[in-house]
Amino acid sequence: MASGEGKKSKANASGEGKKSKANASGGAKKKEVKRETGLGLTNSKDENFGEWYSEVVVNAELIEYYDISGCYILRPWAMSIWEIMQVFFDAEIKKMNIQNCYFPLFVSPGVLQKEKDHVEGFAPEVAWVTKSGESELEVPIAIRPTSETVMYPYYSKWIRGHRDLPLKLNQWCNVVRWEFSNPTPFIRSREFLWQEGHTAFATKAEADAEVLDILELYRRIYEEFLAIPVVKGRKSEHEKFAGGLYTTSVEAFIPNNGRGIQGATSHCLGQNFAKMFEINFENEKGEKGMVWQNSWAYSTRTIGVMVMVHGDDKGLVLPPKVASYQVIVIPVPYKDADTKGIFDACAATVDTLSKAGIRAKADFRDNYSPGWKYSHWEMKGVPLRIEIGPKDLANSQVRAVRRDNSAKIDIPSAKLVEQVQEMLDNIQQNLFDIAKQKRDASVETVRTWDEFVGALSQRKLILAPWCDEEEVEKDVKARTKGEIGAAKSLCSPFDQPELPEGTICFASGKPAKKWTYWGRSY
Ligand code: 87F
Repeated sequence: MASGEGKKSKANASGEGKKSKANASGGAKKKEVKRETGLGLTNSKDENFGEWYSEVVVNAELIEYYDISGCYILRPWAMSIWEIMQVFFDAEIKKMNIQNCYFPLFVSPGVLQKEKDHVEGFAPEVAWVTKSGESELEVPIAIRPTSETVMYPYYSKWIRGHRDLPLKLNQWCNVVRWEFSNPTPFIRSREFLWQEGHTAFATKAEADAEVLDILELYRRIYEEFLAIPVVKGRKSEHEKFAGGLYTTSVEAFIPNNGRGIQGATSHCLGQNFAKMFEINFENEKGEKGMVWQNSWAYSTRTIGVMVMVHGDDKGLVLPPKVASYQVIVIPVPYKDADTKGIFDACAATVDTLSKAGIRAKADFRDNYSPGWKYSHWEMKGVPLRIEIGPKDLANSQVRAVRRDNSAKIDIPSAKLVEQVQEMLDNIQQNLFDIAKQKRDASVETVRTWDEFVGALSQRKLILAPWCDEEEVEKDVKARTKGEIGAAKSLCSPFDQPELPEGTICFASGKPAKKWTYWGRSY
């Protein structure tokens, strides 16, 4: 590798590339790498997962490291994935009569600290603005880490009677949490993009139902779009959002390092915030009541989970449903071939696919060889490559090559749309199936502490019968503390296996109340 670039991709295991170290020059060193030689990954997914990940996100042009640790530039290739999920989710919540809004980025200190349970524990992560120019602000201003305290004073103002309910708002925005443990692009960054939904109802039943409706949308984002299997379930008392009543989540799993990862959360807040912020209403009978609230979010973390689950040693692997280019068309002209004919066939192929609603693009750049382009688009994870050379032109066909399994087939031009669509559907399904096989193969059901410790050391996703006591969970954490992090409960799946009478808790020996997933997690 030529200067500059090579260093950057040798990121350390914490996921923090060299480039991210503060760099007085602004971190925007010019790339000098020779494109022809700088394409491959130097780390393999199986041997060096953390470094592989840091390298993929940069080489696939999802991320550029920035000169502030924990902050990353989301390049168009990442943003387009985010936007595709956003289009889906935004339409779905609108069907549920949830409306978009936008509240300010800044939070006044009084309001931020109003809800003690809520901010307690999170306080060190709140970033503050203390100056404007050279002068100290009279009152420092916090930057939103989440918007409960920003929004709920206005819920109190806007909600008067039962006719003002339900109030269902969502905002697409950025939030800042000044994390101190090893930042990782998409997965743990100090600023990230998300949607946060905040709803208020007259009854608990309505709130309960919405919690699950939203959780189902999160499952669909992971399973139908990102081709990642998730478990839907409920968080333990210890792991739930402390300000709320109960927390549900979708949990994904990264087989390569055996870590669970919370994919998205949907909380029922109960009436805690209503009490604090005096969000009251008068019902039909003229009686006073407090609203029931929910909040829910998914973030750009989704993209990181996708990279980790599907990527390989050639780079990113994009599920077709989130790929901004589902098909990349590459002309393969030989010296004496009919170059114009080949280029026209490529343009016609893109045109036909685009008209059929398939996201296709031709790479006509004349300063790169076809071989270089193959590697480039493989690195960027485009699901299907179409090559058109002299032989294809003569036979009125195109050659299609799958990113997920390298399978090649010749498609007669007359059947282009039909067969490309079929291949894309197939790739989407295959990615999900393989991810599910790997996830399922990592699940281990245990019944005793010894089995638990054994499974943990083998990086398993552990399903164990549990007494559901907070003290016991704290004890599990304490007893598994080590260099690579303690085990914690991930969720109790809604889909519970049978729990025969007399089953005991793996950690306390007391009667078990439920099956719960455990593991190390992000
Ligand atoms: C960091 C600093 C201050 C998480 C924080 O999950 C406050 C917080 O409240 C904080 N980190 N949280 C919990 C966020 C809860 C909730 N907010 C709305 C969600 C979904 C969207």
